[in-house]
Amino acid sequence: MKIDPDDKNVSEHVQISRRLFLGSAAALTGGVVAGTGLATSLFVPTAKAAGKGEQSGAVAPGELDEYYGFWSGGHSGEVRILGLPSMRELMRIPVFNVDSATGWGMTNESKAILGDSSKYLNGDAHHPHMSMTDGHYDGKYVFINDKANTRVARIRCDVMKTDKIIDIPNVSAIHGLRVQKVPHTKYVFCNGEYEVPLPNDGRDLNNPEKYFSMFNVIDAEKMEVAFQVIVDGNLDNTDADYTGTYAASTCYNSEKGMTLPEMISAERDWVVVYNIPLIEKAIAAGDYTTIGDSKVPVVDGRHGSKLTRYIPVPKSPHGMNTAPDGKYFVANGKLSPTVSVIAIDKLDDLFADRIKPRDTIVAEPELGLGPLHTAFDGRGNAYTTVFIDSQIVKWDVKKAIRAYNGEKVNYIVEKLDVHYQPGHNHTSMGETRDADGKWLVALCKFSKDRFLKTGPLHPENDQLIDISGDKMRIVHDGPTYAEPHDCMIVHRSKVKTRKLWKRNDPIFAGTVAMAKDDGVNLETDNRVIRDGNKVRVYMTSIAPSFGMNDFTVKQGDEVTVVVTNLDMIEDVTHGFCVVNHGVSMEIGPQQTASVTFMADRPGVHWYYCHWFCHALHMEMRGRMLVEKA
Ligand code: RUQ
Ligand code: CUA
Repeated sequence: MKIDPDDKNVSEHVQISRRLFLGSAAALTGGVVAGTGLATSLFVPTAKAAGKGEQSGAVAPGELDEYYGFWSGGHSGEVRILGLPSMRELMRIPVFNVDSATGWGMTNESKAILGDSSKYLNGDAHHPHMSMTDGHYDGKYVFINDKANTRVARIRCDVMKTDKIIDIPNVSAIHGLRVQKVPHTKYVFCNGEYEVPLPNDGRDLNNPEKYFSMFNVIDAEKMEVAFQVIVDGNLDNTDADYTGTYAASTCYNSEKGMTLPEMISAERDWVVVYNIPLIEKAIAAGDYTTIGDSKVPVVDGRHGSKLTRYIPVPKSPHGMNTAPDGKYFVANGKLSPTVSVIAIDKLDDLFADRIKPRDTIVAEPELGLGPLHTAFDGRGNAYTTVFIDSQIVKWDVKKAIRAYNGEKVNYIVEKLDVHYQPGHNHTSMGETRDADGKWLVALCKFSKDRFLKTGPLHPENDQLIDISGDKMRIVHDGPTYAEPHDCMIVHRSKVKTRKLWKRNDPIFAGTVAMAKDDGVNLETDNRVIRDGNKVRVYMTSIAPSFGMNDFTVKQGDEVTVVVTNLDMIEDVTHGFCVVNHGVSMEIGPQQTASVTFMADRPGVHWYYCHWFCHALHMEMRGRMLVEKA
């Protein structure tokens, strides 16, 4: 999906005044307010840095943020967009959840995207990551995993909606997810965390030595699993390099334990490194199998394979992070106070068996208790969350390497208390070549005493930290609902969004095709089509009215209502909700959306617009008349 920046329907962080539209609409004409001629635009300056190391986190009312933050919503199943540095929540993108406002999980369009998995009402989203070209964010897609139901979703950044969701076969619980950075995001890499029999069809239930985890490689454009790699042990987090050759995953259960004491018994687990071009070659040569009903090529990447290498690291490692200079993979020790720094330029030698796995380790700095994730500022510093100590540890990567070589040098730059128990952290642009060293977000799992009490369940605390100066400085406490695992921070110049939907958008192409089959022109027609006991109701909407004041169906009909929003004004979204029928949906300007439900009770049932769109929004309603069977 290419977005044309010259298209006048693409936002350039210019404010088009909805207030003006509403003001003029208050003339209560009830008709179309012509075009965007009413809208004026003004550039709003970004929040200014107050000086080196003293960036202001404040963004005054009416000012725009400098960065987009994409936050995972954890077991809420969604993705959230925050503005940084204000930390204001700008939008929520329903992904693996069901959403009352937008109708995600209820509309026919969202159900088509959810596919078979629309039967699941929950999700557990962890790792949102934007597609890249040559190691720079390209503003096209955000990908995210669902640990709960073993799925991966793609969000289209031009409309900020989920456009693809796929089930990953043969594995259990997708956890770590990152994108290929170079030459571009051809692939999305993700880990199957839990070990299961292959195929998992009832065989080998109590035979853990026959359980496996797999590394999954998804074609980002097609959103199909391109191939899978069987590994020893399990898989946790992953990241990719800046050459397009290697990806690496942490494994915390090399023991293949089925109980906690078994899982943490070994002093070392490992990092698995995948050689992507070698795997592609093996598949092209037919050197793969398939599992069960799945047609996905599966290669064997267990110990002894030419396609992978296992680098032992201490102990039950968790996060995997690539330094923005492209030189290192950093595996975060979790049960070891250390992180292991792997030199990516030694991996060719490792795959050629010229060196031993541990020879790729160039530093193993001791940082504190419970290192989980590491972020980078592009100035040679790394920032590691230490969960148990509740700190961000800033350390100098070069000095850590010198210390590993025996020099007496202090690589710790600063330890900052955060509140409390941080999991992920993320720097502005820090997972790309453009790491700018301005902001760090620490995603703290516990907030304890930082906010007003909300009963036994507390919010988490996402803290914004100014890292532009010599000292780290917390500038904001951000309470968040369950459970942002991870986020990423993208400069606003990388993101271009549409103001209006395109009438030929693929998200509702299926509905447009259905209308065509019914001989209905969605932009002009308001018609009811009966097809046995299936009834399709096509209506338009222009603030403040639906194209139909009422329609009549029979008790027992399956009713599909298709609404096309003809408004041409940015920010004028309508809703469609039928009282006492459990359905509602969003219809953005120039969008078509549809929902199907049973007319199971005779009587008068009002439908109404639930998105405040006009001074006469309350009057934007109509009747569904259901005749007795
Ligand atoms: S994980 S707190 Cu799901 Cu990314 Cu590390
Ligand atoms: Cu349309 Cu409210």
